[in-house]
This record gives sequence, structure tokens and C-alpha cells, in this order.
Amino acid sequence: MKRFRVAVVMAVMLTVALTLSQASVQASPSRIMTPKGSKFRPLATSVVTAGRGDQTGVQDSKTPSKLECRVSGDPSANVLMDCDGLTPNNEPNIAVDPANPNHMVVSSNDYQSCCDEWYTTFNGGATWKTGNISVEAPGKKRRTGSDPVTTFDVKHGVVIHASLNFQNDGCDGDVVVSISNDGGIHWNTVVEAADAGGPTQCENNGLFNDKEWITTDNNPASPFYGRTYLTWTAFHSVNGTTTASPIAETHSDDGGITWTAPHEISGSNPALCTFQAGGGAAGPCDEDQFSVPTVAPDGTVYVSFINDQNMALWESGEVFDDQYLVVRSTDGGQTWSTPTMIAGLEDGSRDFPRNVDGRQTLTNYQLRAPITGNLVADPMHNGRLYFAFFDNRNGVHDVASPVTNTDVFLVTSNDGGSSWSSPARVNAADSGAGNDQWFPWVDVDPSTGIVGVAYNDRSYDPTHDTYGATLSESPAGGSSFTSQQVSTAASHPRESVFFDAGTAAPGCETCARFNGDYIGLAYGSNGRANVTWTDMRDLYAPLGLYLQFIYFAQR
Ligand SMILES: [Ca+2]
Ligand SMILES: [Ca+2]
Ligand SMILES: [Ca+2]
Repeated sequence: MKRFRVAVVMAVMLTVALTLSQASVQASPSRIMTPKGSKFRPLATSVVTAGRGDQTGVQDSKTPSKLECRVSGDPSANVLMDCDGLTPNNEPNIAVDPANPNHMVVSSNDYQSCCDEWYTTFNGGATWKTGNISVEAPGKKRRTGSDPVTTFDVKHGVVIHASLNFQNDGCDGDVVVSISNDGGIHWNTVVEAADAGGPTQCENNGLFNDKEWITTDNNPASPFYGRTYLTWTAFHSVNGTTTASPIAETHSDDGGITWTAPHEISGSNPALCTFQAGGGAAGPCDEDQFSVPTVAPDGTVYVSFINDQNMALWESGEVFDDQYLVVRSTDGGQTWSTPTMIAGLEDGSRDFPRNVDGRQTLTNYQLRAPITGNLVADPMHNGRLYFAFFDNRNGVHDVASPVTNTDVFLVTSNDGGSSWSSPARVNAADSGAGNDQWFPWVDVDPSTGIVGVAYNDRSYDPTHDTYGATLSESPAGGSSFTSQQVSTAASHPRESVFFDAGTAAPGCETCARFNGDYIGLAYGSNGRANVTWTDMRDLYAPLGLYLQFIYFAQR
């Protein structure tokens, strides 16, 4: 689902700018925290009536998951993953079985079902079975699933898929998991890992859990082997005002069936979390979003998350440049360190254009483009961490009308997140309005330590109207990258069947406002990079516009 704090900026920046112009930067500006308008708008699906492939699906006799269809293709080129119909799939995540690199599970948002889509291969991506997942137990209120993420738990022999299930009125947002005992073909009804308190708890009033991520400690030498960690954002609101959004954590030692009581882990740091909504002393780092956990070989757990409270990062006349923070646990998630800063971002109130929904976007696009960076622990070096992100530091920023030339950056820590390198640009040097690289995902080859970053890339088109997918790789350490184009055709987000911006965006009426908030990359033990992304190459001829599907490639 994903609420983004940046969406509130437009509503309050005038007030805050006035405050800043009248007071020193050190003074705490007042901010009225309002709901983020986070719901996905209904899709314009009525124009699409013709399906393709096997849309009927087979309700499984043993479990409530549904097998819809099969796809095949050449992973050394590109594989179209969707065969369930014309409605969009986006926001793909990919997980590789640590014990078998040819066994992988991809998941995505699925607009043809209540919930998420699963895609499972046992032959390195040449053929996939795919279907619907995140189904509620009989008798429970049907809810919408979103925010797909999947992990392999080698010790317990299961695949665990996490999603956010909520009611369509924005209430009862619970973090749930679906468990598969056969490698990702049949999935059970969901287990509630974090209960937001029932239907009376809504995103605008009460506790609403959002944007979870999941990972498993699969190292047999770790003291916490077989423990699965789940983190998310706990949005607390009172009568439409968000009061806090700390990161919460729970973990499971039985393959996802039972979970510990959730607790907050984002902590406090008076030097880094200076802005406090409604006043109060600097300290609590509780305005957070988009947490990602990762586990080092020694069992140390690290969690990164974005935070907007560091006023030292805000240039004169603007607010809410974000920072990424990290916390760590050396006792299996029982206690957590004070947060330290990974990197400061150029993504404040005057750094990006806004789309028709008030979301941060890219020049000449309407796609919402939040800074969803991820953290990964090097599986070969305890204490070495990589973090990938993008921002507009190389574009026109800190002005009333920003122009994007976003780049992807990597930072490295060799001391468990206490200190970080300066950002190294991952993509090739470029210039020009709209020459954007965004939505990076970083992973490490467990056989060599090579670090790779996959991302969306507008450099392949001289007009930057279309985008492709790129994989950049560096030797261990992440200091010098070589890049290759992974996508074999251009994506057309300015000519989209779905999520169109409409007349509110003159000249960009058919521009898509949404194609997910991240893409996926995962290395297998065979040293192969597995990339999956939201692709918009497929033309829907009756409208002359393009569809939105998941694609896969192996390099
Ligand atoms: Ca489906
Ligand atoms: Ca800025
Ligand atoms: Ca760029």
C-alpha cells in the first residue's frame, strides 16, 4: 500500500517555508501532519475486455492458492512473466533458493486478483508456474493484498511470502504471511504476523501497519539459523493526523507459523532526529518508512529505513530532505542499536517535480518515484554492508521548478554500519533533463562477492521518453561499475493504458502515475544475477497504448 511522508510536503511547505523565513533554521517549524492520500486510485480497467492466456485459474484442492497459467522463455534474453490477463502486475520482488540457484520465486502486485501474484521456477527461469496468493482463511473479510516480498527458509524447508492485507476502506492493515511447503506451488491461507487491531483501526485513525519487508537467516553456522525477520512501518494516527510512524519488528523460529510480539526498533538519536512534529526535544526517530532487513553471516541483523527528521539536511527555503538510517541487532532481534546515518538525500520539498497526485515524480513523467533504497549484508564479509539509492543531486534541485537527472548511488560500510563511504555513482555519467536512473536494487553474488545493482534507466532513449532496465556490477567493495542493458525493448510510461494522469497533466494525459515502487535483483549460488522489473513494452493495439507486466532476465 505504502504511505509516503513526502506526499504531505506540498500541503504544508508554504506554512513551513514562511516559518523558516521568519526564524532560524534551528527553530522547529510547525507542521500539520495530515493523511498521505495513500490509496491506489481505481484502475481504468473497463476499457480492457479481451483477456489472453489462461485466465480461469485452478482452485487448488489442498490449499487456497490458485494456479493460473504457465510461461516460458529464454532467460538469457527476456521472459514475459504474466499470463493471467491484461490488468497490470507491478512491483516485483525475487528470491533465490540458497540451496538451489535454479529454484526461484518472484512475487508482484496483481490487479486481476484480490492479492499478490506468485511465479515459481525450478529450472533457472526457463519455465514458470504463476498464480494468486495472500488469500484469507474462510470466513474472514476479503481484503486487498499488496507490497509483495518473499523469502526462502532453508532450515524449515518453506517459502514465506509477506504482504500487507487491508480492507478497501483503508482499515485493518495487517502484515500477513503465506507459507508454501512445496517450494512455491501451493500456498496456505495467510498467517497474521502483525495485527493492526481489527477493522476499527484505519489509516487515518488508529494503528495502520504498512510496507513490510522480510528476510531469513539461512546460515547454519549462525546462532539464529532459521530465524525469519519481518519489519514494517507502524502508522499511528489520531483523527486524520499522523502522530508517529516508527519501524516495528517481529520474528519467527518455526517457518512463519508463529511470530513474536511486535516491538519498535527505529530508536532515538538526538543528533540525527532533530525535527519533532508538534515540538518536543530532539531524539525519537519515529517518522520512518520503507524498512529493509538483511542478515550477515554471523547472524547480526541490520535494518535500513528512510527518515525525514534531520533538519541539518534541509537547504535554505525547503524542508524534508530525507536521510537513510540503519539499526542493528546482535542478539537475534531482541535488542537494537541506536540508529546511525547511511546517507543524506537530495529529495526535499524543492528537489523533484510533483505528479497530479502530489507525489514526487521525474521530469516529463507522472510515475511516482519515492526513494526506495535497499540494504544488503555481504555474505562473505561480516560487517560489510552495501546500500543503494537514487536522488536528484545531479539534477536541478533546491529550486521552485526542479528538473530531474537522477543517478543511482552505492555506499559501503566495513564496520557494521557505523561509518559509510561517500556515494559512488553506479550508472554511467550522463546529462540532460529526464536522463534518470531510479528504483535501484542491490545484491551480492554469494560465490564471488561481486556487488550488483539493477535499476530503471532512461538513458537508452535520446528523448528520455522510454526506459529500460540496467544491471551494473562491481568487484567486491563496490567502487567501479560496468553496466549492461538487461531489457530487450523499450518501456512506454508516457503512453499507458492504466493509471493515466488525465487532463490534469496537459501533454501527459496518458502518462502512468504508477508502476510500482521498486524492482528486484537476487544472485544465486551459481553466480548468476536474476533481474525482474515492471516493463511497459507490450502494446494494447485497440488503444495504441502500453500495458504493464513483470519481466525476468538472468545474466
Ligand atoms: Ca493473477
Ligand atoms: Ca534539497
Ligand atoms: Ca542520470
